[in-house]
Amino acid sequence: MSTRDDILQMLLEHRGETVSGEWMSDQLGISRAAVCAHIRVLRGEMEIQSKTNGGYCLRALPDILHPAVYRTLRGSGEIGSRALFLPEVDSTNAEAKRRCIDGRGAGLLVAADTQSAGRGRKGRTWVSAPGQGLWMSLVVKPSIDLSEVQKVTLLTAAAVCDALRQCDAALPLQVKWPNDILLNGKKLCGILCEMISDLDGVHFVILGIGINLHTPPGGFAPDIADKATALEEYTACPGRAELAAAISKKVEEYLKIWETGFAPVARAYRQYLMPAGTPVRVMGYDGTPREAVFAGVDDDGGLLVDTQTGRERIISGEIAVRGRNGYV
Ligand code: BTX
Repeated sequence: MSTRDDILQMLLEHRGETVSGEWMSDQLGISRAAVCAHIRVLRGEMEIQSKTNGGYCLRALPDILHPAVYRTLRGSGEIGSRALFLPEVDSTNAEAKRRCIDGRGAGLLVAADTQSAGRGRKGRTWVSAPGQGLWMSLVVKPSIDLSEVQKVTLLTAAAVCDALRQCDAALPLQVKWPNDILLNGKKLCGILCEMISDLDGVHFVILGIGINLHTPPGGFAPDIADKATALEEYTACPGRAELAAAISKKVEEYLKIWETGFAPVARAYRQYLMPAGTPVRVMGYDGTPREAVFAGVDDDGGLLVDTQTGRERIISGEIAVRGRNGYV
């Protein structure tokens, strides 16, 4: 970390409070003038107030993918320990995959201001307007069998919901099994987990996360306007670096927990699920819809639904729930 990062860290650790310039210069063994010079540079990127007693106060974090803010808030840990912030990329998942080719991808975070070919499941498009959301991918290397890969999506959803709740504990989030996070029945976040595997097993899993933070100027594109929502419509948005750091930490925490069993992760995921008894439409992988009633998610991440022929356990596929404007 550079001296400027150290100053930023002190301000971040005392966010909203006044930090004395003299104290910082003592801590870092540099002159007051040097502290002032670093603060001047930091002010180009974020709002730091000067106080009459010679102190500084960082009030709000910048809503940019700021590497030093990310590094400082992420702290130590493996997941997201290497971060790549790009102004534009085709897809952060695609970029993360490209960077796994030499076998050294574990722990990498790729985030971008915009994606020109953001992707959803089954070749669908994920709209990723510049600066309007957090478009990120984390590379993890869990010691799991191929049959368990679908659980990673659930783990990611629980981690993202927890991180969003840290920003606003009252946020009415709901997870739509397996991979969507809804706010008031509209899609706030999509998750696309992809893996790099071969006959020897799973080498990497890439957790692709797209969160709409702001409504694009002029609104969402017509094809998603009735089903998409943005965090700012409900609460004050965190900075993107702050949110990315919180998600990385949560993913790491849940991966650790999973080492001794998936049930606690499933429990964390379940707290965000829709109530049992909610009518849903189940789409098999061939896309054929069937009406069913949501009954829960078991400790292994399997979806339980009641259909005309009895209870079924589904491990892959999708469901749709009725939102404010039809099925989402
Ligand atoms: P999904 O297949 O469940 O959802 C895709 C569908 O969601 C689209 O067909 C469209 O109807 C709708 N949609 C598209 N863009 C948005 C949006 N911004 N907000 C709400 N609804 C939208 C969900 O797939 C998985 C998405 C993962 C996106 C992340 S972003 C970072 C990473 N990189 C990448 O290319 N994908 C992931």
